[in-house]
Amino acid sequence: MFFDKESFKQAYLEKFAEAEGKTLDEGTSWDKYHALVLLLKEKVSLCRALTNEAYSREKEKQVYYFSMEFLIGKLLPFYLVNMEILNLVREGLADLNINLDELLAQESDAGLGNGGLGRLAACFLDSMSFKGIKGHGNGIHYKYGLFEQKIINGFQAEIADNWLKNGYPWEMRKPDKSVVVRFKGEVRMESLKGKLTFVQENYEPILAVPYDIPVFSYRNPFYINNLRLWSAEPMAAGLDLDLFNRGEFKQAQSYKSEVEAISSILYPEDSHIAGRELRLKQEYFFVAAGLGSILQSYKKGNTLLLDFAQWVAIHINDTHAALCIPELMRLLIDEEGLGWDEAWKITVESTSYTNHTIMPEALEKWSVEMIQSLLPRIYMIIEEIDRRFREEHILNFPEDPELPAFAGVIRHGQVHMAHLAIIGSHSINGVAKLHSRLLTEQVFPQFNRIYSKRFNNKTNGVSHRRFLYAANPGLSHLITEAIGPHWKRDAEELQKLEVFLNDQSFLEQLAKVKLNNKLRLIKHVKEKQGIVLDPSSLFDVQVKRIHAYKRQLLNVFKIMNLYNQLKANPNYFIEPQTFIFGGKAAPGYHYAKTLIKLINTLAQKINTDKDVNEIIKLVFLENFNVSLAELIYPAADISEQISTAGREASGTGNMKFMMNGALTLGTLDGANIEIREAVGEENIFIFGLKAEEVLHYAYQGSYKAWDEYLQNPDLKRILDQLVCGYFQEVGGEFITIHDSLLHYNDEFFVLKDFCSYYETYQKILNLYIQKKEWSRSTLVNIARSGCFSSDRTVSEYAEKIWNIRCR
Ligand code: 26V
Repeated sequence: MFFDKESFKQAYLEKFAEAEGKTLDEGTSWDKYHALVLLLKEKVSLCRALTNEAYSREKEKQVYYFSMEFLIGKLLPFYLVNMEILNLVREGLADLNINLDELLAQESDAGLGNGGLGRLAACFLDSMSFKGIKGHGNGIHYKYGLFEQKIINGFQAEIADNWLKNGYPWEMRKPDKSVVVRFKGEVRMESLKGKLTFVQENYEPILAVPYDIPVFSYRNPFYINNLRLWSAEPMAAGLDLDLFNRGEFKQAQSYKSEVEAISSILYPEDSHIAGRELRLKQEYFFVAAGLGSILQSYKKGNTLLLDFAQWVAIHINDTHAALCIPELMRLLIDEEGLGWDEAWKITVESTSYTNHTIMPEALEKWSVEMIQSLLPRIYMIIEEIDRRFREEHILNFPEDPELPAFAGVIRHGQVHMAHLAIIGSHSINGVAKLHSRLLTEQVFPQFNRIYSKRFNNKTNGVSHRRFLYAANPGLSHLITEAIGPHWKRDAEELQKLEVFLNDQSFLEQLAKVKLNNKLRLIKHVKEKQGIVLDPSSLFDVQVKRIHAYKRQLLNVFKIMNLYNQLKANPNYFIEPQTFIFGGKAAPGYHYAKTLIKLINTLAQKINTDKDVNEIIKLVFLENFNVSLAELIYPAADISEQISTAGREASGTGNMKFMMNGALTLGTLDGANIEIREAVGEENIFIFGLKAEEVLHYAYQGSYKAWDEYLQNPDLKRILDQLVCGYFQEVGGEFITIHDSLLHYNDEFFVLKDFCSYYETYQKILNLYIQKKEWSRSTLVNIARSGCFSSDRTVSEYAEKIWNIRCR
């Protein structure tokens, strides 16, 4: 890349002069950042040219990862670390009187995702590139990413995230690769030489223009993949010149805005389906654009269309991309002239589907009328898939006539996207063992009977290069000193750290790294929110989307109880503790927004109470995003993973905390179960109901939240405090929460799990004061986190789903 500092400086100065057309002194921080990105991109393009050559020399299967969300965060710091040129660049720039941190601050934190699902897609991009898989992302070039969160008077306020306002130098617009996507109109059938063909007429054409972002990984510039994000633009031909000529600019403008709306915003809900037409438009838009361009480039490669599945894998990241199935059928039948059976074989063999949630309100369904009017030809194909599925399975399962009705794609006027995805894919996976089991046993048992071989588990993973190596330089350095650098390539190597379990000096250094990371976070919190935190306190952290099933409320009740104990008993001794929350609530999710207000109200009360504020402190960190996450995980002692068992499909924050040496306080849910298997019961703190018990209560209807309230005086006091004027300045806001527990019988078993949660927390505090034992446990967590690298996950997808061997 660069041989030394001097050659970097020379290349940088040349690039700056060429790109910015001014002297360095005249340049703004943005100009300097811009020039640096252009320089790196140029280097990367050079490598890409070599890669493309390699592509054509040695033909390999390509994977296309279709996802509505890619939560990629900042690329510059990560790429500098991955190329191992961070220090060289920092020093070179310093020689030129430029502070690298100022440049890093210029880059937008690309928030093109809501949370776990979008971040997983971004981690997979890193690992696919690292593993030498030709794997590309296909998504939407949203004009506005996930909203920026401001806390005003304790409430969440949302501000549009105009991440492209200064431009985004990593991306390259490729107008010559545009694809036309067709909406609405009618389908005419005609017979051509005895063959029935389908012609869509009077449709509304929309131009999909791709923006490409290079993806490359650790010391591996030869495998440069592509994240292709599609932007919706009006077709020149579609812009009604008549309207312009007649002077009706307003109408012409409204056509333009309607088209551009498609790639304008990322929907900020991740918990329920609102069934909006614009969302359906987005789904078809990026699917049709992506598949259109894949087929175009496939056909250039002189490979038989019938061999498509041998060379191309289409992966659908949740049902948001399930329209890939009927769209690929449409392309193969209508555009390429294949018959149904040939097209279906290719479609099923090339497509695979990952499910990320079993929450019924998030399982996508679209009304028949909406699909029919927006995507008339696609609807015909879905109907035919449904008809054939029913026909085939009535014949195969005559003893169970209910089954096809239960399992069909179209039911009661709605199209069930998960059913479509299952019927049209050769592989269906969940994202942690428990989740995959629940999928087959509870959510889709009917499909498991028919296609049992298709269902499998692929436990999630995270990029250990981003969330450990790049995010935690102190720990990375310590690890590399101890076991050498190879762990960056092979996270399983972290196991070698276990030889230091009895090494007092190593354990002390580990504790020191944690302290420094706390100081780094404290500095940030002080600058951003003016709050001063105590570095010698235990950091107990819960950062993730705010959602009832994730039970931030349980954590709040723990803090309220501690506070109540401290107030009631001034001699009550506990270790100083800092409780940290962060996360966004969907703008329309009233309960979640009330929870944020509750956390902030409690924070205000505790932090201004002189009786306790030297011992406990509570802070809600504003605008949790990837960059903030990278400061938080390395500073945490306790990782709160406390969802109601059976509800969190996997979780990935749990893995990021673990690899940074935080101990998990969690339920037996999602990948917490696998974390427990990895670290052993003594290095994790598990509490609460198990998934089976939760299910049992649900079937029996035997849970009575009122009994918990009446039987536990601590809980009773806490619940009463929510509504009895204890938080004086607030007018009845928390009734919603109180009602969810007592009036609606506590759907997420907060009250039921409270005691065991609180007791387990006490056990953590006991371990925390035994500094050596605590550090050992921390080290076990780091050392055993290797299996949660997305390198492992992606290798499993490659070998078991995509049928690719990787390096
Ligand atoms: C659902 C919806 C439905 C309404 C429209 C907008 C929208 C956007 C996103 C979603 C996805 C919800 C599913 C999700 O994010 N699942 C999370 O996936 C993570 C990666 O597998 C996993 O670790 C989390 O446990 C799971 O909640």
